This record gives sequence, C-alpha cells and structure tokens, in this order.
Amino acid sequence: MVELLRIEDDASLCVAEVGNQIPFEIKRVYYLLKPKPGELRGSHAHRETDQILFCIQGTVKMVLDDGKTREEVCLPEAHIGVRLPPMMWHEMHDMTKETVLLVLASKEYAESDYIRDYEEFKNCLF
Ligand code: T46
Repeated sequence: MVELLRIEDDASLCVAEVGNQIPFEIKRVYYLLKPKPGELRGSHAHRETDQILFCIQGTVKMVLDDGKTREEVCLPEAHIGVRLPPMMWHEMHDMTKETVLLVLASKEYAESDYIRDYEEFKNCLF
C-alpha cells in the first residue's frame, strides 16, 4: 500500500510527489470513472509497467495475484493507494457508478505490455 501526504483543513488535500510517496517517474496518469455497476475490470498483468492505483471516490475491491498468493484488498480511503508492480495480476470489482479510480503509471500505454490470459501469465512467471 502507498500512503499519500494528506493535509486536512477545510478540505482534504492529498499529495503524491515523485521521490517521496511515488517510487518511480510518472509517465502516464489516467482515471476510470462511471464504471458499469457489477462490471469486472482489469483481469490482466503488465509486463514492465509499475502502477499505483487510488480509489478517489466510491468503492472498489481489488484482487491481487502474484502467481503464488491471491488476495483481495479494499481501498476505503482516497489517500491510500495500492501498488501494482510488473507481473501482478489484478482485477477490480464491486464498483459503483460513483467510483473513480486514479492511476499513476511508470510507462506510456502499450498493448504489448499487457498479459490478458491467466495461463500465459502463470507461464511467464516460471
Ligand atoms: C488498471 C485499471 C484501473 C489506452 O489506449 N491507453 C491507456 O492508457 C489505457 C489504460 C487503456 N487504453 C485502452 C486499451 C483498451 O483498448 O483502453 C481500453 C481499456 O483499457 P484496459 O483494458 O487497460 O482497461 P481496464 O480498466 O481493464 O484496466 C486499466 C489498467 O490497464 C489497469 O492496470 O489498474 O485500468
């Protein structure tokens, strides 16, 4: 998990700085909003891209699978993110239409960076 600096005054201000909370150079930022309720997203791993994902509104449950251990995590607070290093299979579910996921990524988008087949993912690990 990655904890941002949170400044509480009349609002909540959350800060992500490269070299402090973020351990890689950020090459891409994207966000996912208005998912279809009940939709499953993710279901892939990235070969080289390192990412940190924040649920900045609404709810999400994430499945994280490194090929040895599979665990489910919730992200109940906007300043607590989950790191998705390379070769971490991840799935997002139980989102509502209010859910907003913000992702900081270490690389530009490339479809060749994705492994979308679970068997292929397992084979790549060994
Ligand atoms: C993750 C969640 C939250 C692009 O063209 N550029 C991009 O930067 C991205 C992220 C996607 N796309 C295209 C590729 C696909 O044709 O948008 C389509 C859906 O992308 P993807 O399958 O990556 O969508 P999600 O929501 O299943 O997953 C993405 C991230 O890959 C994933 O790591 O954490 O968003």
